[in-house]
Amino acid sequence: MRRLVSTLAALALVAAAPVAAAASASAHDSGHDSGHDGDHARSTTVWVRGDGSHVRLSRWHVDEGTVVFHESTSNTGPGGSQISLFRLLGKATLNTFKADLAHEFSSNPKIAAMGTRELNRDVRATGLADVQKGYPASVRVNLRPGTYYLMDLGSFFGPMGPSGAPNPAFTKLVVRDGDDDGWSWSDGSAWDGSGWHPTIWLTAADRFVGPRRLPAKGSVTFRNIGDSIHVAQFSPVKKGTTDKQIQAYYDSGSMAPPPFALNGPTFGLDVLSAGRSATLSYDMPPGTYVLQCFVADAVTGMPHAIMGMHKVVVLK
Ligand SMILES: [Cu+2]
Repeated sequence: MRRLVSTLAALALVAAAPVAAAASASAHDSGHDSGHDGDHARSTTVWVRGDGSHVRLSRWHVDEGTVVFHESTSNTGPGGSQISLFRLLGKATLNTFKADLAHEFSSNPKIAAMGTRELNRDVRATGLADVQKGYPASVRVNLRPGTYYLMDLGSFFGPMGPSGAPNPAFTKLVVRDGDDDGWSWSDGSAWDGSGWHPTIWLTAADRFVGPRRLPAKGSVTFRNIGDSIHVAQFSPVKKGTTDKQIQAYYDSGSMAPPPFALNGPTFGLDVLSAGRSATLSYDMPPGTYVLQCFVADAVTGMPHAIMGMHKVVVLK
């Protein structure tokens, strides 16, 4: 029981603050995307617009290689847009995937754990981003040829966390075979055309490993070197908050809002499969944030954050 209470608290933390911030931010919706990535000649740009439940793309096919997705949302709700980009593996179909997803969001930890194992087996996901209205973000990934799908679960995350089973609409993106090896040169590098930037590793111990200080406006590369899917969601917290305090809060099983939570926009990288990397570019208010993963543990079904996958960082 305590687990469930803590799960709800964890989800409340991610959904707690943003309503007011999202509303006040919508005023400068259009001026926010600086398009700073100074793309390499060989990267392809795709504009992605979510409304909380559907994804619209500026193009339906791209060549293999580096693709930069500029993502924004029209959803003023606290969930904004939470857009995933994935391809199906093995015998998985979209229906299989929907079933996996329903398991992942089950309130029964055993079923949630199964959902994570199924998603690890059935899909390879590379972001995209979790954004709120007024705070677009970009995700740079390397894509190999194949059929990909996008979905937006933003509306699924209400003020009280996820509600029921998700029933996402899918948007297809085809990645075509290019005639050169354009994709191979950039995957090992954190160079994105505008400079070097920090890397955060998502490890097999279900931890975030990397620098404590990150840019408030800039890029972070996430590398999943673990064996499970993860997400990396930033939520604002009070200055001076420690990971010890966050863990103590989760361990307490408290239903009260986290005492360290702050009002402000959240953002982050959506689902990243094991072995994948993605670079997230953003322009957010400076301050202290906690980076957290809410994927259900593949064994216990508990959200990784409660098991310790949180990291306090300062955006400057
Ligand atoms: Cu995780």
